[in-house]
Amino acid sequence: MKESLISVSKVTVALPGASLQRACKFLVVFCALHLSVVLIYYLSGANFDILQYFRRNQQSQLGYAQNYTISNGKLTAEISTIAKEELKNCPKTSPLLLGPQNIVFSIHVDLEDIRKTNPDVTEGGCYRPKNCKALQKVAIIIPFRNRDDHLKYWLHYMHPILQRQQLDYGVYVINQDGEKTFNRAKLLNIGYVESLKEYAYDCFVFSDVDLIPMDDRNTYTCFSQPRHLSAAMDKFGFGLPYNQYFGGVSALSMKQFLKINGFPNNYWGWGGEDDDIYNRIASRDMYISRPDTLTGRCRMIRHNKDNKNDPNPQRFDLLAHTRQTMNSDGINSLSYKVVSTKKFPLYTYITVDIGLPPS
Ligand code: UDH
Ligand code: NGS
Repeated sequence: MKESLISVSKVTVALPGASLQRACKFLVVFCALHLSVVLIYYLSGANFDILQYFRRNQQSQLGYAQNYTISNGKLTAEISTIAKEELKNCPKTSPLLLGPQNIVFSIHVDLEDIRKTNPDVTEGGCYRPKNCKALQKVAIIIPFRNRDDHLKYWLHYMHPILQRQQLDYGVYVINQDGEKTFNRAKLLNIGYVESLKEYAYDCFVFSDVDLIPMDDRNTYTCFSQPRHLSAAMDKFGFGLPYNQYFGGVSALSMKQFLKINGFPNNYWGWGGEDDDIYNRIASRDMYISRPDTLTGRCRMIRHNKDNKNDPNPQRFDLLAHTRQTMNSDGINSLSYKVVSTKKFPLYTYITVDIGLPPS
C-alpha cells in the first residue's frame, strides 16, 4: 500500500514533462502540416473563392478599384495598392448615356453573345464601374416563370444600359417553382430578402421581365420618393392607364421599402398587387416620382396569356383594406423556401417555393 502510494506520487511529478514533450511534438507536426498546405496553394496558384463575398462588400464600402486577382501570394500586394487609390464618386449624371434608343423584339438574341459583349459583367449578373464609385448599390429584381425568351431580350438590352448608367448592380431573377397560381408581389419581396443576403444593396428596382426603357437617361436608381420608372408604356400609347398606376418597373430605397412593410404576399393571380403597393406608399405619406413622359418611355414585349395567372377575383376586396392589412402582411410575414440558387454569367437565378393561395 505504501509502495503504490510512492509510485503514484512519482508519476504525478513526471507528468508535466511528458505532456510538454507531447505538446511540442504536436506543435511541430501541426506547423509542418500548415506549411505544406500553404505551399501547395502557393504553387498551384489556387483561388480563395471564399474571399469573393468579402471582396465585393469591402470594395463597395471603401470604393477601391476592383482590378485585382485573388491568387494566393498576389493578394497582399494588390490589396495595398488598392487601398491607396480611393475612387471618386461617379457623377450624378453619367457621361456615358446615349439618350433615346431603338428597342425591337424581332432580332435574334443569344446569351453567349450577350456575355461576350458585356465582358465586365461578373458571375451572377453583377457590375460596378471601374473608374468611379457608384452612387447607389442597386438590386434588380425580376419576378419570373416560363419567360426565358423575354429574359434574353431583357439581358440583351439592360446590361449595356445599366453599365452606361454607372450603377453598382446585381440582377436577381426570382423564379416561382411549380405550376400553381403566380404571385408577383411575393416574388418581389423574396428578391429583396435574397439579394440582401449577398450584398449591402441600398436600392431595389422591381422590374417585369418584358419591359425595356427606350431612353438610358431613365436611371434605374432610387429617388427621394418611390419611383415609377415605366412611366410611359407603349401599350398605353406612351402614357399611363391612370395616375396611381405603379405597375411594370419601380424603384424603392431600403428605407422606403421598409416604411411600407414591403409588398403584399396575398395577391395570388393577376392584378391589384401594384395598386396595393401604391396604397401602401400613399398611406405612409409618400408619393410617386416619375421621369418625364419622353425619358420614361418603354416598350413591352407582346405575349400570350400566362398559365396560372388569371385575374384574381379577390383583388378588389383586398385593395379596399390595404391600410388595415399592410402592417401584418408584408416583409414581416414573408415565408418561403429557396429550392435552388444558380449563378449564371448574366444573372442570379433563384427558384423558390412560395406555397399556395389559402383555400
Ligand atoms: N410573370 C412571369 N410568368 C408568368 C406571369 C408573370 O414571369 O407566368 C412575371 C413577368 O416578369 C411579367 C410580370 O410577372 O412581366 C407581370 O406579369 P403580368 O401578367 O401582370 O403583366 P404582363 O406585363 O402582362 O406580363 C400584362 C397583360 C396581362 C393581362 C391579363 C389580364 N387582363
Ligand atoms: C388595373 C389592375 C392593375 C394592372 C393595371 C394595368 O386594372 O393591377 O390594370 O393592367 N388593377 C386591378 O385589377 C385592381 S395591364 O393593362 O397592364 O394588363 O397593373
